[in-house]
Amino acid sequence: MTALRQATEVVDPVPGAASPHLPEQPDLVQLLTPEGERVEHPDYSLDISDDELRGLYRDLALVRRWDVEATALQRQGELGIWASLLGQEAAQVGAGRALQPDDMAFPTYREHGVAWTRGVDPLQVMGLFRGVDNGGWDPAALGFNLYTIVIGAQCLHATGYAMGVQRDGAESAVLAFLGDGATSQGEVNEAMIFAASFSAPVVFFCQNNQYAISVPLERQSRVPLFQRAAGFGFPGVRVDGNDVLAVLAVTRAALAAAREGQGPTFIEAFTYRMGAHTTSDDPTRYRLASELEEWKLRDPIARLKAYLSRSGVADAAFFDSVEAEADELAARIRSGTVDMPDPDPTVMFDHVYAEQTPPLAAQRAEFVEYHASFEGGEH
Ligand SMILES: Cc1ncc(C[n+]2csc(CCOP(=O)(O)OP(=O)(O)O)c2C)c(N)n1
Ligand SMILES: [Mg+2]
Repeated sequence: MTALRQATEVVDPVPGAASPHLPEQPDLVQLLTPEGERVEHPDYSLDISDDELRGLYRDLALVRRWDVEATALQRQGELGIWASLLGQEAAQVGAGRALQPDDMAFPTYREHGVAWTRGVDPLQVMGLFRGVDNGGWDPAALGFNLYTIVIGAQCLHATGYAMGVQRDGAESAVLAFLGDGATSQGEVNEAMIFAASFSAPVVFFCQNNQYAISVPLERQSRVPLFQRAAGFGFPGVRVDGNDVLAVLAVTRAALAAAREGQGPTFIEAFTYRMGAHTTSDDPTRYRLASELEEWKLRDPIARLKAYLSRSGVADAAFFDSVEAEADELAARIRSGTVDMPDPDPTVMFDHVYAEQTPPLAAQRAEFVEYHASFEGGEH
């Protein structure tokens, strides 16, 4: 009975592991404090020019603007759904900018910031969420796989791809994105075992945004997520996911190690999902407003802005120009989305298999007939 109780009782999380209130986190890699103060870390230095620093700010500001516009478009009925990255911009831009052109990234459904850094046109992502295509970009050309909704599946794809890279003798690395909830998924654990056993050049980049829809982190793990890596036999590191400089430094180092044949690393980017899980979710049902207020003080964009202003790397004219560029981007995203032509609905039958099968052909015929039954309907 006692043993059973112990096994089923939900224990308090390890300090610093699960609480978004960030008590003591001695293991957290940080190069920029929430107040925008530059600090050094014994294991991670960052060689970065002023131009690059301004570039990171521009990335953060533009992807946030895209995200806000997309959420508004969904509310106006122009998108079927949207998975917001609000609050996770630094984790995504830092990780994305750590990649080299020949590297390959495997996203979930939330990595718009990484898509941006790989050169995916935001409208291609919008088309997916509008339901007019299945993902319109070329994964091989951009080094950015299509979005994956099946939780954790992309970790297997990434590990398999990395094993291929290894066999080709190529000097590139693979970055697999996953969420905190995904760490409970079988595929993720299988992928990490394969990656460790074959020393595959893959880095697992976990955005711990504290929630898997409504399930908080303390229901996923009793140890800090980055510590799990030890059980698989490779390094795990926890980085402040709202600090773009630290994320860039840590991810660069992990990818370099992978390219040099040192095998995988697990990165836990400690962050917070400031919006809803998706536009279909209502977070006020399961979390307190005070929690969000606390995280707003650690806003990833505000802290970089504070640093750039204080250090003189950027001035008001720079911030104004980024603001103007964000306005233009938002307008382009809006008009480009509402103007997207509806596809012929029968197209969905064309890409199920390489060749049409008799059952599929029958379903297609039935679908065409059904559509024709509507007044004036062609399909
Ligand atoms: C295999 C599978 N199971 C369940 C779902 C439904 N689902 C969609 S998102 C999600 C939570 C994922 O949480 P996390 O991994 O923390 O990523 P986040 O959404 O927070 O970025 C679940 C359970 C799914 N898409 N795939
Ligand atoms: Mg999550």
